[in-house]
Amino acid sequence: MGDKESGPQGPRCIALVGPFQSGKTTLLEAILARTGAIQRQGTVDAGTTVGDASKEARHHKMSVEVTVATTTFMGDSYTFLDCPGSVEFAHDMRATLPAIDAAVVVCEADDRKVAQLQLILRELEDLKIPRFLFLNKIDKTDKEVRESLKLLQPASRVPLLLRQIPIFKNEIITGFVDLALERAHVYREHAPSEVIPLDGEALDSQKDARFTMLETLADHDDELMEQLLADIPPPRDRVFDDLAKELRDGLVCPVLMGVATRTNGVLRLLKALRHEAPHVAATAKRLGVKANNEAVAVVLKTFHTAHGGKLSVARVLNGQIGDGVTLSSPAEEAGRVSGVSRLLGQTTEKRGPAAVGETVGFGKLDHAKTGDTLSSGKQPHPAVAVVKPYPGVLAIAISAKERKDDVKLGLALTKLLEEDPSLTMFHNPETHEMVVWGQGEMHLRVAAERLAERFGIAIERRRPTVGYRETIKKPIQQRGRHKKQSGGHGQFGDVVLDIKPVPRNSGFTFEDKITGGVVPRNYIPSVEEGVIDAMKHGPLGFPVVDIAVALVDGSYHAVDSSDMAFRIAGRIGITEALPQCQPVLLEPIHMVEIACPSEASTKINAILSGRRGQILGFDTREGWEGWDMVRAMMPETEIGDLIIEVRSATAGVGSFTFKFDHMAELTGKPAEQIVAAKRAAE
Ligand SMILES: Nc1nc2c(ncn2[C@@H]2O[C@H](COP(=O)(O)OP(=O)(O)OP(=O)(O)O)[C@@H](O)[C@H]2O)c(=O)[nH]1
Ligand SMILES: [Mg+2]
Repeated sequence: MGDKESGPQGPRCIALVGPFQSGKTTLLEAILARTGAIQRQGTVDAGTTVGDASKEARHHKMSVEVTVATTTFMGDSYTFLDCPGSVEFAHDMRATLPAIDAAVVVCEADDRKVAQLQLILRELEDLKIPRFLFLNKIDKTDKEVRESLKLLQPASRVPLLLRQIPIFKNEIITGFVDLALERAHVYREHAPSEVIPLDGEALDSQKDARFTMLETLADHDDELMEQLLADIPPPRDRVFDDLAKELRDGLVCPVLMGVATRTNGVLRLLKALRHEAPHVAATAKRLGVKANNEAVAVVLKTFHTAHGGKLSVARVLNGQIGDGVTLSSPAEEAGRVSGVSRLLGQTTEKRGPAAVGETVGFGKLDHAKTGDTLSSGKQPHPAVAVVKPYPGVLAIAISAKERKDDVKLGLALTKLLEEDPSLTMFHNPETHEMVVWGQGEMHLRVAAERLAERFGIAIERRRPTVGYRETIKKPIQQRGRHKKQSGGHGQFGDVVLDIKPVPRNSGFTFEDKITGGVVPRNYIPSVEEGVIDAMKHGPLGFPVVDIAVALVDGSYHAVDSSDMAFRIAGRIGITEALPQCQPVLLEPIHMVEIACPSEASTKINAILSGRRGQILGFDTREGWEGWDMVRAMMPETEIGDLIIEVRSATAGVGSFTFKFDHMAELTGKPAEQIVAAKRAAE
């Protein structure tokens, strides 16, 4: 595929992904230093990296959004997307994936991170994105490389193909042998490694490991298999061609290694990307981009910068896009490009039009959203990929500390949600709460910090109010009488109500059973209004549901009766009746589906039972070997922070969805506590 050693190869877009804290940001820093985009390699611990430059990232010493950085290597432009590893920020990673040429999956030989590695690899496998594993932190590992591979292999559906083996000196890793090139290198700190003679023990282990590599390649290349069986050394070019082809076809996942903090293994990784990663043409083909005259780009991230306004980071998959070009998504016109920039983390630099394959920031595309397929033609190009955010699992109710910031808060939230579609917001009309749903504690905390830092709004956070209701267990007949004589016009309304409980989820009915006009027809709607009014706040303090009310009798006064008087009479009737009807609290119950690795199922069951969950059963998760789906009915209040326990029981990979199912009675101490808390709050 035109992979000549020399000459430009065209712009690439590569995502750095991998489990939490595996060294992605450090690797990006090493790549930028090695390729001369930055003068000196910063560190995550000192808060000096290009990747984690935002206040929130520095504060938490972890990536909280994708960082985009373009550099040049051997005459070609490379844009690296340093993705957060935390599952709570996974949407930022997921949104970048469709348009990349290849992913570098940075990982460690750490059994606690294998489950998360598997999730990420699955995502790449499903999208058919070629991927390298970069085994990082090999300065720290006490494992043999073969042992490390054995540990990681279950995370990948295709064979992990070891491309390098380490060289040890006094139990310290000093370099590596490249199995394809059959060359030994010693590492030098922050400098390219040096080639050394390959002999002695290193040569022996090289032979073994190389043979294993070739055997794996030969599974998809009969001729190579024959050569191996006949003990004929295969030509080097053939090996390289196979490596590139099998990577691109997703048949193997090559494994390179290094120490990001010391820039070790970085050059080898860059060269592998240069020779083996697909080009934009292949990526466009994978996505079904129609190559005609129009320009096509995919938005992989949206930023609202403090000074520069909205910036849509997009990869150009066809044509070229410069200033003044009008772009549209299938849904609407996105806007006219105003400013094309090259990105290096938070630094942006204005530049000319972006060519096919480049990943740049476009200014002022007011209606472009992350994930949009934008095009310049008359007919918008169909969406090449759709990345749906996971539904939220944890919520907070937020409000501005000061009333004057209310409007500002609304605007800031809109921007925040545009930057991060895995946050959602809704307004609870009953409680007037602004509820923000996110992917976990840290996700929501960072959102709050951004509101404070970037938008200068002090906010208050609370647990969202649970939608308790109440109902009654006993019927009653009750008179409601309103009579007031205050000089001049008096007020008179008098009703008799039959009130009875109805089956759960039947709601509320009002029936007019007046005979003989004892309550004139025109006042009856007012009686109903009064009843509804009173039901908003039952004797326990919550809205009343599942009751039937019938107006059976009453009386009126020719002069003093009015709509208002009957409304008050209706209200009095209910307010006096309900406390005598054995009121009972109702709590919302949701149907929860938890996805978890099978070995965690027992723990999950225990968590659910501990939270008053009623387990309905569990099945194997369809299409997910080694995973289960546990289903349970759970009270809403117990779902509040369920995700925290689920993650801790599943090495971070468990997740759930939930849906309101029904209201259920809650009695005893828990109910008393809720009622007391409500009284105290009023
Ligand atoms: N010993 C050693 N430590 C490393 C290496 N690479 C990274 N680290 C350390 O590992 C920690 C995490 O590094 P990051 O680069 O922030 O990892 P990350 O994958 O970007 O983390 P998230 O984005 O939060 O998932 C930091 O303390 C780094 O200094 C390495 O090769 N060797
Ligand atoms: Mg990071």
